Amino acid sequence: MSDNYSADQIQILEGLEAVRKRPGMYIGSTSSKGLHHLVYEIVDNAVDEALAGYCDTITVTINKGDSITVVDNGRGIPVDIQEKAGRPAVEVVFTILHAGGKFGGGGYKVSGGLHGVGASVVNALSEWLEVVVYKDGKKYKQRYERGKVVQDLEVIGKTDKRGTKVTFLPDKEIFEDTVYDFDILKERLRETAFLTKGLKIILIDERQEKRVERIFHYEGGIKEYVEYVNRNQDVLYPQIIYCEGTKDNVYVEVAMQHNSSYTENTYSF
Ligand code: 1YM
Repeated sequence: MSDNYSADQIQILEGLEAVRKRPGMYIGSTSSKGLHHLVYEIVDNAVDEALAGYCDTITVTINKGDSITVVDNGRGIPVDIQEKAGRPAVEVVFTILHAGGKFGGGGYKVSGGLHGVGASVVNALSEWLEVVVYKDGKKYKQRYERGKVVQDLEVIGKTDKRGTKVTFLPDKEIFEDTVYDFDILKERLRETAFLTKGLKIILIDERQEKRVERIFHYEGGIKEYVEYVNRNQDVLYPQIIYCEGTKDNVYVEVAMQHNSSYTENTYSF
């Protein structure tokens, strides 16, 4: 199947009321874990764009007031009218619950996410969410509140950039606590960067006087991950053992290195 977008390939299933009624079914829980999961869902869509070869930088910002902004420099979510819904594709992505992804679930070698499926879940569980698409010289914007469109998609200016920016505020009616933990996001985003070689992920915390910024960028992928895991260990040899291969259409990549400790750690993704 072609890796180009065709609006008709989006599968339409149901509305977002289901998500607000049973958030746990979609994000696991409404505790801190679920709160952080919202960020991963949006980041995973940007990572998919990187895996497709169109994006090399993702920036995640924790804003004052604990809203989150995720920006990528990919193609920008499509803004053309999706035939079945008669609405812009970007609106469909954020307002309609999807199953199986843009291409009915197939077509990806590796993915951390559900191919755009999570965007509407994040929208449903946010007090408000704004998406800005930079595409074909134009800057488009749409705003939603608790999953509902409150502003139609509009052109708000010109741009020479490409990409997608999503900002959302998790809903206090849904989550027990809406304060983000920098270290939880840091660990997860570092891991995501290791698993997507060449992708640069920047994490910024704007909540205090002194802005904090961390950059994760690993050209060595999981090989570098093993180096990182063994950074404080007494390693038995310098070279990382590495292999990759595909069988029955399943791609597997393995990296390992022994150290002098007794415990074995195996991480799989
Ligand atoms: C900050 C979050 O969502 N980026 C993003 C999402 C998409 C695309 C690009 C995209 C995909 C395709 C074609 C394609 C998505 N598009 C869709 C859908 N970043 C973020 N960047 N053009 C652009 O898959 O063919 C869902 S996600 F369904 F509209 F194609």
